[in-house]
Amino acid sequence: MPKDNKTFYVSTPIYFVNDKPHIGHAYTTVAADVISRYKALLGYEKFFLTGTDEHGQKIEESAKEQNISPKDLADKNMQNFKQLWSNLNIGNDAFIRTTDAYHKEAVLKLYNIMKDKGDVYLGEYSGAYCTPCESYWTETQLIDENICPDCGRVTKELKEASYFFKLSKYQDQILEHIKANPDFIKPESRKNEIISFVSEGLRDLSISRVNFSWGIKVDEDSDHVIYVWIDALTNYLSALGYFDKDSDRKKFWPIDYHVVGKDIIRFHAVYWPAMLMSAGIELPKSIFAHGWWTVDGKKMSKSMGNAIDPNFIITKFSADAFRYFLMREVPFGLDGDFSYKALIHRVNTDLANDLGNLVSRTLGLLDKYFDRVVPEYNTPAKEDDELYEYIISNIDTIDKRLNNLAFNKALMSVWEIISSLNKYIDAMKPWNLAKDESTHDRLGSILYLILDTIRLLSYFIYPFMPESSLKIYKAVTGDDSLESVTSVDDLKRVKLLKSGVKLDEVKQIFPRIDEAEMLKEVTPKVDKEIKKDIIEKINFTDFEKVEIKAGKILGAERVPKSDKLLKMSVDCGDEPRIIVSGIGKTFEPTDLIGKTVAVVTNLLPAKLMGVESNGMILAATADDGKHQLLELPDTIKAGTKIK
Ligand code: ME8
Repeated sequence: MPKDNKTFYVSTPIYFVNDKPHIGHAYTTVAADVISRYKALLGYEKFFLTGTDEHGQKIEESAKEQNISPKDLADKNMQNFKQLWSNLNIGNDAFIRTTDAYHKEAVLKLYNIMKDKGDVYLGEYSGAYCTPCESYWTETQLIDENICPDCGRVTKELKEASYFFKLSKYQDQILEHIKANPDFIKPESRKNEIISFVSEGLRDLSISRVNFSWGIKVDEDSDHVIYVWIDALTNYLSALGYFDKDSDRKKFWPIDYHVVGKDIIRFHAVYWPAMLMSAGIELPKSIFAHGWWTVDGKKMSKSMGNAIDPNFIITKFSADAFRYFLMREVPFGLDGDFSYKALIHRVNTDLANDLGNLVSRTLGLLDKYFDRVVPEYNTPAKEDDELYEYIISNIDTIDKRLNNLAFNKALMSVWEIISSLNKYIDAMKPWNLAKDESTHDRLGSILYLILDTIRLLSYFIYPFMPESSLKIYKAVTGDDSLESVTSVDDLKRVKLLKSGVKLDEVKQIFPRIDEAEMLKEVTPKVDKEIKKDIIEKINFTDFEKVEIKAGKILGAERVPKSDKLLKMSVDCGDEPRIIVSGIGKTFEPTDLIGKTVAVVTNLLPAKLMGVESNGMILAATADDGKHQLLELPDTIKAGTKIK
């Protein structure tokens, strides 16, 4: 049944409760909030869903480490998400938890529908399993035979009974659907990635686990827990009461947008559609995978200790400033980098200088020349018509950009209007008109036009910065809430501002931030967090890239004109190689000959004082600056790998 085109449904992923919310989680949720607020503004009945993913082995293990039950862990940690969404002014309509009874029922219902369709069978899984990712991997997917392609950890061989979903059966249908529905996967780069993943061939999906118990048990076989992703993906239906006869939320399906990070596109664009196809349920209209945030150029992670708490950012700046930054800084779909410097820059330039200044200079003029009473628009001029036309012609572009989740482009268009208004004020020179009583009406019309346009802009600012938008709207109209509209065309209606209204005095809406002061306040926090673990964690694959071997020093001499450098000939199992090392203040060349030491053998050659070095001898430096070699006993032959 085609859904009522005045409903709108958007979701975020449901977040795992074993992690604290960070900028990445905030990003997805703000993006979903922006589009949902925009649709609500246009009179859509909207349903915005977020929540927490609370089952699975990872949660079971985290709980065990903390000596509490998995449910207690979930109860505790899901509050962090709820609290952040409240601090960020997120207007979600429901918050689903996968431990909710109605969700569990829906998962079993969907599972049984797929089973009754003949798409679920009991088999045996044998192969590589990554416990942290709770995923099985095929030989071709593994890196270096046993490394998980997602997290880089070593997988283990498992052989166990498992229920399988006939994913392979849906391969062609999925490809056809992607090709026939250009908006199904966005952006284009992700679509191509999924097309090639599916085209390479889909294998049936293992959808139950027997090696832990924290999850939804398969009805007729309680040794099996339903795979956490089958459980989690179903949330998008269970929150609607999709399988309940009487639920009136069913009207929201099919969903308009699943907003997800690029890390989980495969689950949403392949597994989920196949499950829905099996159950005969209409597919989502669009899945949008956004990019990845780093912090100061580094991957965010618990082990790095650099996952900045978004609540801290909100207290130092404001929810609106943070929301604006996230949406403006990076094109939705591409990767981005968070830094306090960039955030401060956005606040000072876009918010304080451009928007804030436009509002405050206009209200300042109104205060000075009209005692804060909104004037009449009674002396039209060609420049005004041109400006209005320009603004109106941009509204469809902004609308289209918002509907395509091109948030930063939508904001760029809004800011172009702001800048045209600032230019209009400069060109009209209201302060000159004020000098002459005969141009008083014209001055009033100019101020009216600016106030009226700011009123209009409040609508487009609202989805991004709801609190500030309402402040601005009130500042220029005197009203507490945006007058309701039902279409984009309504937003093109201008000169709606009521004349004669006495406006309140308004404090600066976006105060400038003193960059140096703010950086002082926030940087110690970043430093402290990063210092916990300054070295970036690497996975096993990264480590394996470094070849370390036992090397026997055959000869050594000083590098001319250097008191530090020694040139050595070292046998690392192949041809003796020349290695230059800065240990000459600790050792005489003769001390070294005959020693077997640890050598990094696959470094690119480097020239030191004109001598090419082909490797690095490992040594530790004591507090007094003396070097200690990592010596090996004679029983270790030159060329032996060190692992
Ligand atoms: O994957 N940059 O949950 P999760 C941008 N429970 N976004 C980021 C990010 C980053 N550095 N890090 C995380 C799960 N995200 C599953 C989802 S849905 C049926 C089940 C965001 O807690 C991004 O939206 O690991 C990503 O997809 C999501 O957090 C993953 O959250």
